[in-house]
Amino acid sequence: MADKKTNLSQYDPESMPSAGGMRVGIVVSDWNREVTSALLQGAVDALISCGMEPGDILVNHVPGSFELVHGARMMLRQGVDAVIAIGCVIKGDTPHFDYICQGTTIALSQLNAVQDVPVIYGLITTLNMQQALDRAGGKMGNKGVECAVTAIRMAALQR
Ligand code: DLZ
Repeated sequence: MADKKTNLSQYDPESMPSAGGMRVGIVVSDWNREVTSALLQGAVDALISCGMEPGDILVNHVPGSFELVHGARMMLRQGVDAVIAIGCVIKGDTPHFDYICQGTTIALSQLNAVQDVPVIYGLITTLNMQQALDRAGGKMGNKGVECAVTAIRMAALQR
């Protein structure tokens, strides 16, 4: 499994359940698109590497991270085995960052707790753009890959 201290997205393919026959929904925020598109690509690539058919990966875009929860709820109605919520919030000069991070995190957490389908947390919350890029295919790996691995493992557990 992943060495969390060095790279968020290292995983052992041999230890993964096959994703063949699974359907995963990905909700991705367009805010900080440079980061979120790299996270999305990482997630899609990892799902396919684990055996998922490209046609079984549903992607919905939402304007910002605050919309991820509603997007995830809509995705849950599509009959998927897991939902991945991808977003990137970068700290600015006002407390806005804290409200978006906290509101989105709590709501996604509540959704995950009450639904039968796992909701995977792919929200990056960083102090600056470099920290975000480091986690979107940079030196800290790709959080999208980590989310894909988690989604497959949780969906397999559910089955
Ligand atoms: C308004 C806002 C700000 C300031 N920063 C971010 C951000 O860093 N990342 C992000 O995903 N979204 C941001 N947003 C937009 C909010 O998430 C949301 O889309 C709007 O407040 C409209 O509900």
